[in-house]
Amino acid sequence: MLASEPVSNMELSTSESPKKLPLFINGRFVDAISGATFPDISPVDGRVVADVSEGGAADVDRAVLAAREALKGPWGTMPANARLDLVAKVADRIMERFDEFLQAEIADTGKPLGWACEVDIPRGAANFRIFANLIRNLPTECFQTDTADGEGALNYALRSPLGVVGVICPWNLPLLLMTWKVAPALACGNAVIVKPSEETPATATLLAEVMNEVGIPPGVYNVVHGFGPDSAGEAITQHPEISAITFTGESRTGQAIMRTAAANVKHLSFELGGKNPAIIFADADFDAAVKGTARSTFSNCGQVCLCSERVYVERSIFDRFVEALKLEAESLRLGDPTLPETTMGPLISKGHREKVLYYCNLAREEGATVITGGGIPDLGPAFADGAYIQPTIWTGLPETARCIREEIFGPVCHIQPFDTEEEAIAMANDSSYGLCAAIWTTNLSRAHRVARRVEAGMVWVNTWFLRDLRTPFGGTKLSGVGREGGIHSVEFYTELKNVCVKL
Ligand code: NAD
Ligand code: 6OD
Repeated sequence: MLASEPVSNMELSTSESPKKLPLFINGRFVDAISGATFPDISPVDGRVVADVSEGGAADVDRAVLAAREALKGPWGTMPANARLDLVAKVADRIMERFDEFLQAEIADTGKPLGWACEVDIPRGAANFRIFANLIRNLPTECFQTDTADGEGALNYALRSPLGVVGVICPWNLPLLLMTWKVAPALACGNAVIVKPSEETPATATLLAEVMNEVGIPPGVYNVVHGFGPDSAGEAITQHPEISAITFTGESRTGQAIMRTAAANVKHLSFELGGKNPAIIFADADFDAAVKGTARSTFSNCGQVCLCSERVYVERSIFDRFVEALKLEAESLRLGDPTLPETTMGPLISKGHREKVLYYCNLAREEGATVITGGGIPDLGPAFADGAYIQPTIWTGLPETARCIREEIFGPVCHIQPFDTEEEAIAMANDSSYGLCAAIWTTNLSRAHRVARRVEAGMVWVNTWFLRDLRTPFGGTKLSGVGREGGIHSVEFYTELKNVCVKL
């Protein structure tokens, strides 16, 4: 289908009545075969913002069929440059519809306007732009090989798409993380079946409109809303004609997906949980370290997989640092995410708040001193049905405490003193996770030394979440399998075939 052909339109009104969020299969907005729907609830005030079509295995079948047709037809046969022009146009169109993406993301997540404007929506566009450029300029691997007859041989490696890729996403950075997978998958010539989080279905559906507008052929981008087990998510992981699963979410879910996907030996890319350390040395720029750690702990209400939940501070500055971070936490402005002055929104749901509050109680039982927070803020009747929580800081826990070892995924951190570099590294590495670390120091040698020894896929020095989309992104241990970003994404979304030509 071309961009000019009619598509059935979904409702994306901003009125008080809930929107309808259908599935998107073969370029059309359709209801789930079962007719089932589920509510999409705002974590700001508990309002139902959308009725979402609940897809299942039969809908995944339809989507896979459409994807395979697209790969046989218009998408699979399209010249690479034409394909990449379309991918780049997706970026432009997201920027043109910036405000709609912004509203949809804020309605689903309650994240503050400032963060969504700076991070989520521009990154949604940037993901398409960078992968269109990268693949347009990708060199072909080539070797000249000596042979006994002296004529030699030429080897070159052809890249082809994997086919149909299942994209299973979390709720914390919905557009950013979904497009971080969809963009390279499409740029490499694959077709995708996206399963957004049940908590945040809106921007994946809005992106479907964009796909039609720019002329991405039907069947290339499909969205099947639903849940995980016994629902759309599991159906994607089970489907024999889906070649690969790219998943971001909890480590435990990754384990379940790995088990299911084993039956068809699918390619897997996993970005999973974290329990990330921040290490602050006494020689650090104190104010920058405090501000940076406040950012790495409380951004997006602590719901970024890269957030620091374990903060290690050199003993000579420990008390001063705790006091300064407390002031930062207490200066956060909780409330209406659409107001520019709001710096912290709610957690994603009341269910998730129950989990974070469970850890707040557990921390007390485990012997924590609560420096600030630990409960539900009183923001008045407008937000009484929301999922707000106070930014929280603890000290005094033993390193064996569950609150130190388990991912909480809220605006919480524990601050622990250390005496030596060696001790800080040992504590940072004493974790079953290994996603990222932040190091704050002005000693250049120490920065490199510690960065090398910390067991993590990514280390930031004197900053946090500063991204260059060409760099490898991912974690070690329970934090993931493989790397995304730049050529690493291309490696995942393509199959390599070596051709050896005897000269
Ligand atoms: P989650 O694992 O609960 O859900 C993620 C997605 O998986 C959802 O779409 C869900 O419906 C689906 N799902 C659940 N069970 C499934 C199953 N058995 N089969 C197939 N699909 C299934 O994660 P979440 O709560 O949405 O997100 C928070 C988690 O994600 C945190 O642990 C966080 O650290 C992690 N995360 C990691 C990164 C990273 O880059 N490493 C980024 C963002 C979030
Ligand atoms: O910036 C990125 O590319 C990325 N994948 C961020 C993940 C954040 C986790 O919540």
